[in-house]
Amino acid sequence: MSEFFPEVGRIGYEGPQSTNPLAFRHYNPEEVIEGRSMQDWLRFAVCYWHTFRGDGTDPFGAATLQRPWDDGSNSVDNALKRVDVAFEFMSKLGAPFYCFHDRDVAPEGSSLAETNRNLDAIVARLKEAQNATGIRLLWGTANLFTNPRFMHGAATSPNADVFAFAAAQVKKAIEVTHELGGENYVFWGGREGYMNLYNTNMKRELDHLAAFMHMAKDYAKSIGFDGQFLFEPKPKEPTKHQYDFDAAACLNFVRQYGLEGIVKLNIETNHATLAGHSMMHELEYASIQGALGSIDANTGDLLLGWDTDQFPTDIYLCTQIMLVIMKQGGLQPGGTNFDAKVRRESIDPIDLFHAHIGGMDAFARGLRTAAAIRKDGILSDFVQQRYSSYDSGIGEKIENGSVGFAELEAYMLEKGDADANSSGRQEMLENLINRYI
Ligand code: XLS
Ligand code: NI
Ligand code: NI
Repeated sequence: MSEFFPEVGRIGYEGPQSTNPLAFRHYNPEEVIEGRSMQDWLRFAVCYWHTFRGDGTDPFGAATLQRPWDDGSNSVDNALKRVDVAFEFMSKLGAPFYCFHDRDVAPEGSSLAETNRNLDAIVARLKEAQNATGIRLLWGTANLFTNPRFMHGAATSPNADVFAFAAAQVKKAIEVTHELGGENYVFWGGREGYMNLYNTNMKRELDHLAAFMHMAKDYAKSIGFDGQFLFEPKPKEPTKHQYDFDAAACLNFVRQYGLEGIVKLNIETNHATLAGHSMMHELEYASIQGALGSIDANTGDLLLGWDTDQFPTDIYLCTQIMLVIMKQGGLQPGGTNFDAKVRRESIDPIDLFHAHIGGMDAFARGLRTAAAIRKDGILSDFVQQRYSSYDSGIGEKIENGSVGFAELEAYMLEKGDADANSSGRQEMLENLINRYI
């Protein structure tokens, strides 16, 4: 079999002193941290759309990333060849998982039936490649936003036929995800939102989205797919108002429409910052409600206002992410999907390796640093101590619900004033994090 990346061998761990740009300096898959291998903590996935379909197009410029293996056509043959490219890349990188949209892997035909046949042909090849390499599917999803039929949304389209088409497409996408042993299934809202309220019935759109999710749940159950469903929050782009704005909006929807325990969240850094949150905030908010399922690992550019989907290299960011993930005991069956693309000026196939190696090493450092901070214990002890007034006395009564306003008034009238506050010590704690980075 011919190689598509002949200049690259299997990427190995060489340790922090290595200067080899095609080696890991921090990601050592088998190394055990807090009783679990780095590979199992991180569960890295390569995303098919950016890595194997990204062509460098931007709103002002044409494709810059002409891949030597790509014949430029949208044919099934070209798509089959791309599977070989993808699995050679992922094997050499040592990524245990991948993720895809239905339309990333296989071309649309002239009818839904033809499109489904195309997808089946590619899925058969994906399955062979998975079996040959041991690489697994972290999650599948459906692209309900590129085709012009989805201009007004998919499940929230005012056109019932578009809702039906989206249902048929998601049915098939869940089937192929199941066929490939996918461990999760993602719903990113795509165009589920609106541009203008003058032409929008928000109530009906949200009700339709909920009906769609219940149908998806029922169908998955009927075919025995027990992968985790995940919503991926994003506040804007492509629509001005996305219904899945952030973790809070998604979880409100989940509760309002009876989807508790059915849908968790896939949190993406760039989406968090577009919503005006830090990634750590979004993760913590989801995690404390038992809803942090998986992450899309990338980063935005804070000087730009859109979803730049860059590879994460910031060790502070990765440390914060891993602090939350380790606190909840990991992400299984979720993982760390690199929803990130090389810049359109990074035109060589080898840049795909540099990008992923950098992201994996940054997360490995985040994992090590978070583990060291946890071992030290100062941070968790500090937080514990900061709330200790709730561990006994009046605080304990507040937490266990045995007092109300009247008792609290009597308590304070008797006492006269609250006990003095203590310092938040933010600067000391920031210094502590820096000590470990
Ligand atoms: C787009 C989203 C998308 C999802 C999968 O902004 O991040 O790529 O991850 O549909
Ligand atoms: Ni994104
Ligand atoms: Ni994403």
